[in-house]
This record gives sequence, structure tokens and C-alpha cells, in this order.
Amino acid sequence: MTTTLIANGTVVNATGTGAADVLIDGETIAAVLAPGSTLLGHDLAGSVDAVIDAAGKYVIPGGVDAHTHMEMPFGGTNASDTFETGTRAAAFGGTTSIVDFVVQYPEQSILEQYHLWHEKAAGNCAVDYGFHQILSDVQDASLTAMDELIAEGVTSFKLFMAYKGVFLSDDGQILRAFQKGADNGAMMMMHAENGAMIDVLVQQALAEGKTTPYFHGTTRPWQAEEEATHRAIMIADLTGAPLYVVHVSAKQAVAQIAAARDRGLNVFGETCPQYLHLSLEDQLGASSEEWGDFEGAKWVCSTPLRSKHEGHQQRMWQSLRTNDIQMVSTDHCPFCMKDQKEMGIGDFSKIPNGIGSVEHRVDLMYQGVVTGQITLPRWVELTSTTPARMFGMYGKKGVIQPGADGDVVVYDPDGHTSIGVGEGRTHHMNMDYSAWEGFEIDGHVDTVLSRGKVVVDGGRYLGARGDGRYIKRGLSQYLV
Ligand code: DUC
Ligand code: ZN
Ligand code: ZN
Ligand code: ZN
Repeated sequence: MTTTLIANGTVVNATGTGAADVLIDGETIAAVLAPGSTLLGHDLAGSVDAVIDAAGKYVIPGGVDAHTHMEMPFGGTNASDTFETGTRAAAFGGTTSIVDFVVQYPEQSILEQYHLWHEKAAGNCAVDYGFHQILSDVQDASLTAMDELIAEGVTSFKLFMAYKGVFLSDDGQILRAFQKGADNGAMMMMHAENGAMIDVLVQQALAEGKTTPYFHGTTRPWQAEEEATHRAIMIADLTGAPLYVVHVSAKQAVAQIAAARDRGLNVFGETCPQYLHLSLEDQLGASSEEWGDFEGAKWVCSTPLRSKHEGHQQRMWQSLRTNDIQMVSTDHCPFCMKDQKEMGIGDFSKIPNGIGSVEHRVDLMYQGVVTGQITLPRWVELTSTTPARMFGMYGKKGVIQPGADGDVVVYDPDGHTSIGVGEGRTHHMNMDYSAWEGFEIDGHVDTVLSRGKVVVDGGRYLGARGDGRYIKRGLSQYLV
């Protein structure tokens, strides 16, 4: 068993910051000590196997990305990161736990799908991983299986109000699933967009010859998000189920969540880096065409990027400060341009939806600290502590304290990170482009430990396929 001392750094937890040394014994944090402490009279630095000097650096709990789609079959293809490539990219970016989605398509057994996802992930992951379950076929067998999955550590279930014939559930099915969640304590997650409205707008746009990726955004308007968010909240209120709204991008949806929380409901919201840093207008790129060119496919995701003229981004950053939105995940759903996004040339509705960001979330959110929009502890809370607590992992994950897993990141606030594909740029995701090309980050992930093992150091990967273990999660620690 290796003992490691991370010395001279500033430890940042959600509760605050302080100078401290972190002692890791094997896979677990053994002590958080005043700098230079001795233990029972022994000089620590001289007694451990390895010392990491973190002077001038932040020592933070490893990132927890609670929304990823590794190798998901979707949009007529598969998300391009496997569990192997996607979790290695996560490690490079300071994320040491992911929660991925087991997919149930109509008429599939959720238990069979759950076992299939274990087969995909087991022995391949660089960092620890858990699962949520997508429900696309709400009938008695699926509802019964929810209880079995909770016993297996899958304690959260996602439904969709969009994607007819693929994921969509109607309100009655959602109601039934939420009743079950109210009964067994599961967190009910919702993709909140009014799919029926969107499907008509998409057909109308295509009929008018509006085929470029830009129209993906205009045909998924904020009204469709606000309406669906409200409806999901009403179903949660009616049934008593806790509700977690994924990938919130519209300021009007934030207002719905804030109002529900003010009424005392167990309603939570997640946003993603793309809604904080990118806008619909970015999708037009440098194109001289009025409605952009196919380059815009790089940023096709759902919910879509919102217009910079409507104040969504500002409200989103504000909501992170005021806790109207509680956490930031990526919705990492990567596709290459070649052969994948390109399926939508001439018809934006055939572009596989998704952006890859699992590697960049910690860096992109640190920019909120740099620009004075969030505090250091809030950065950690949004990217690690709350995701861990929301999805039943806190104590082991999401915090630097004795007994926690040795998932620790040494972050250099004076470092610099150039995001993108190619020479001198960080990009380890299995994608032939980056939605973040050209982003320059003030800050840098220096060293990453996953359960006590150094997996990334100075830009080098030192881990191994299969280091990551399944996280058997408990119920959400946000519910009384
Ligand atoms: N949105 C995406 O962008 N990709 C995956 C599914 C989703 O809801
Ligand atoms: Zn979604
Ligand atoms: Zn998603
Ligand atoms: Zn550095």
C-alpha cells in the first residue's frame, strides 16, 4: 500500500479553503493536517512513499461528472468515446468519477440493459463510474425493476419529454414512473423539452429549406424548455417524487426551478459548460452564409445553445451563485464530424445531438472563479461535492476528509491550458474536432489521483485501463 503526502497546498472543499497537507494511505484519505504536521512524533514527509509538493496550488476533491454518455447508441450511430477513451479523457481533466446512463429503448428490458452496460464498462475505465437508468418504456416490468436496480446502486432514473419513438414518454407514463420514485426514494431525472412542439417546428423549417445546423437551435425554442420544465415540476409536485432537471439552458426554465424550490419542492437543476460559455450565434461561426454552414454541427446538442441576445448565459452564471441551479455536468455525448455529424448535411435534424466536454469541465468552470462569478469553494461544490451528494456518493466522493477516497486533484491557478485538437492543445476525447477549439484557460490540472494512485501528472497519463471501479451508489443525500 502506497502512502502519499500532498504537502503545502491550499485545500479547497465546498465548505471553505485552508492551508493543509493531505495524507493518503492506500486508496483512502487518512488525514488532513496543518501544514508541516508530524504524526505521533514522526516527520510525515520522511515517512511516506511519495510527496507531492502542492505549494501555490489548490488541492481539490476529484471532479464528479454526473451526466455522460459513453458509447451510447443514439442518432443512428454510437457516441464516439468508449468507456476507455472517455474516462481517460475525464482523468486528464481532473474528473475522477462519472455517472453514465444505461439506455433502455422501447421494448428492451432495463435489467438486461443494465448488465450490458456493466459489460461495456467493466475493466475498461480509467476512473470510477456509476450508472443512472434511462426509462423509455414505462410499463409494469420496468417499474418493478427500478427496485432491483436501486439495490444494485442505480438510484436515479431519467425520462424524456422529447425524442418521439426513441426515448419519449407521455405524461401518464412519467406520472407512473414518478409515483414509483416517490415510493422508493429514487431521484427522477428529466430531459425537459416539449418534443411535440419541436417536431412540428423542425418539419416546418426543413420544408422552408432551412437545413443548416443553426436551425437546430431555433426549432428548439426556450418556450419548449420552459413548458416541459413546468410540466415535470407539476408531475413531481403531484406525486411527491424528487426531480432533477438535466441540462437546463433557458433562463425561463431556471425561473421555473427557482419557483418550485421556493415552494419547498425537492426540485434540482443541472446546467452544462456549453450553456455558460457558448451561444446560438457561435453556431453561425465565421461563415459568410446568413444561416451559417455545416461547421455549426459541432455545437448541435439538446437542449440547444441559446441566443446571446436573450440573457440566458448571465442568468445561468447567476443561478450558480444563488443556488437556483445546483450543479454542473457535461452531458458528454461526443460524435466525430466525419461520418457522424456529417449524417446531417442538408438536414440538421439528422445530426447526432451532443457535445464532448468531459475533459474540460473542471477547467471551464474554473473560469467562473477567474472572472469573479463564483467562489473557489463554490467551484468545488458545483463540480464535485453536490454531484456526489445529489447521487448518493458523498463521503467517499466529493470531499477531502479522512475516510474519503483518495480522489484528489492538484490544480495550478498560475498554469495555463489551451483547449482543442492538435499540437500543444489538450484533447484526449475520441473526437476529430473540439467544440472548445481555441479556448484558453487560466489554470491547469497538474496531478490527478484516483483512489490514491497518481493517474495523471504533468500532462502524462500514468493510470491503466481498468483502474476505475463501479460505484454502487446510495439514495440521494439531498432528501430527508
Ligand atoms: N442531448 C444531447 O445533446 N445528447 C444526448 C441526448 C440529449 O438529450
Ligand atoms: Zn437529455
Ligand atoms: Zn444527456
Ligand atoms: Zn501546470
